[in-house]
Amino acid sequence: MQLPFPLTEEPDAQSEEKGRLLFAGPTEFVKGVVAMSGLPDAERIEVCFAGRSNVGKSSLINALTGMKALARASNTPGRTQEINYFTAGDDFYLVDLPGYGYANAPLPVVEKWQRLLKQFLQGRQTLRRAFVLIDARHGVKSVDDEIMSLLDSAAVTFQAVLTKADKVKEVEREEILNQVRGALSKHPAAYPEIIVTSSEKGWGIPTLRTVIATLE
Ligand SMILES: Nc1nc2c(ncn2[C@@H]2O[C@H](COP(=O)(O)OP(=O)(O)OP(=O)(O)O)[C@@H](O)[C@H]2O)c(=O)[nH]1
Ligand SMILES: [Mg+2]
Repeated sequence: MQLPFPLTEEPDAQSEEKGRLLFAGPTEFVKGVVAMSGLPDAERIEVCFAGRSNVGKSSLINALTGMKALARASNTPGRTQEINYFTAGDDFYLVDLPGYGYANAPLPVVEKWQRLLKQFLQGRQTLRRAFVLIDARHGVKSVDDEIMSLLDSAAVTFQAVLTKADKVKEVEREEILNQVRGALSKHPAAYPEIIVTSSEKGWGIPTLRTVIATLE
């Protein structure tokens, strides 16, 4: 029996090259946005990276673009506090989002980001796909589930990306993957494949590049 939500297959050489090329050119930081009114003109396809605080969103953007300190990554959860826009090639924006589920900042501050995050996920016309990042050690938590429901209701296709795969043994990873599959099966907006990554080791990065480059 075919398991639901298989891993995205590694790309063939030709598609992989398309992914490589998209990220081979210079990536530019466009702006950090703190309110919907500050979003750049909707003139490019957008993909965003959402996930709990500290799951590895900024690190994944760094790994994709091969630029080490582009999207600030840090040990301090809650570091990304704005919606950060980066270019990829001539046609794409990569959008680094503030993490959700981080309680250890002043409540009004957290509430402000969370409101902005939700407005963005529900209301951005050019958002083609949301990557929802899940820590390979922890699986889908209830806050992830909430964001997935929000994406369902906004009809934004989202794809689960397992992060920090280097931190778990294969057996553990398979258990977590099955937990993730169970959670995804309740969400109509879930794209039917999962990508396993490690920004640290470069695992899954060419695959994710190709997935983005071949979005139509
Ligand atoms: N081992 C390992 N560590 C990682 C990986 N990706 C990220 N990290 C570490 O996890 C921590 C958080 O990474 P970030 O990329 O800042 O996480 P984030 O999701 O952007 O966090 P916020 O902006 O706070 O929401 C950093 O210490 C990273 O070095 C990975 O693939 N493997
Ligand atoms: Mg970040």
